[in-house]
Amino acid sequence: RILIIGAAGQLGSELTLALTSQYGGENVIATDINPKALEKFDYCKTAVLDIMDHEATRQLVKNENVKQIYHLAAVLSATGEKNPLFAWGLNMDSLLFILELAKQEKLDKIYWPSSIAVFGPNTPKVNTPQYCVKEPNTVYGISKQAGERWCEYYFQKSGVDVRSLRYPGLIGYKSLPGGGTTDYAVDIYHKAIAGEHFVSFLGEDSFLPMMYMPDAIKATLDLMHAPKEQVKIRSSYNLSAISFSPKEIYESIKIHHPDFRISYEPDFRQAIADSWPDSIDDTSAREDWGWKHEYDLKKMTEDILSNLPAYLVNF
Ligand code: VAH
Repeated sequence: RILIIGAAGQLGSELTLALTSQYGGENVIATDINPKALEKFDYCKTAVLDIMDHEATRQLVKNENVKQIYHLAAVLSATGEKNPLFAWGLNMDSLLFILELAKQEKLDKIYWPSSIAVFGPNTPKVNTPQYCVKEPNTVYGISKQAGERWCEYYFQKSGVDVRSLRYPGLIGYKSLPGGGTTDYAVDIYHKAIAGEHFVSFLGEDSFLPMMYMPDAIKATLDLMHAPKEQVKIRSSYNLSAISFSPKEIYESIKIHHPDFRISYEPDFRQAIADSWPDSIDDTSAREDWGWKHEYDLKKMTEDILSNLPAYLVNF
């Protein structure tokens, strides 16, 4: 069976759907700390799980014959800055526990998301390479950088088949904006459809690497299905699709909503965005396991604007 930890989050909500259609609802267990958030998963098994409860997690893995874990629970960048020690504790303790559990229970595969947040202010900003200086200055970024080091360590020392991707900002319409610095790009679509004025918490020319959720799901499943010997990087793969600024995503929406208005009021999240790259070089992912993205900004905006209204009505 496949266990998804943090299934009700932005990535988990869509990855659970994809894994269920791939493996069947009987073989997927969606877990989250929030019981109410699990109600939408009426197509697979579910269980309330606090990843900080190691014994409960171990029991679930044993009782449900879990062989793969997608560990998605984490505190994101903006929220993490408001509660640094809690964010570090949850992000790091949970990963270390899962890696050790995978070693002890001889699990088949582990998936753990990293992020462009591992890069810092003195990382090359354009076409950021797979290997480069990484001095993240957010708790979230520090936890992702340390986590990558532990993933590679458990692979090299204990043969744990853990795989990871450095996601750019992920944009999807099936979950509400969360505590991410890139989540302005989720919220903007909701405001456009509601006919409201959008206030961007990042400046108009803040370019950031981004990706539409279907591409992120495809990359995750492509990586997890790749033969072991093709997964040459066991820290975490750079992954790239599109880069855009708040002005550019606004312009792509305005084509469909001519009356849509934006204004810019940068807040503390501007400094986080400024510490991250403008664009990413993901040659290694493309060469090692055939990654290529499908959605550009125009296609993403068309897809979200045509699906979000109905989605909001039904959920
Ligand atoms: C965040 N969405 O903003 C996440 C992501 C690259 C950004 O890690 O914290």
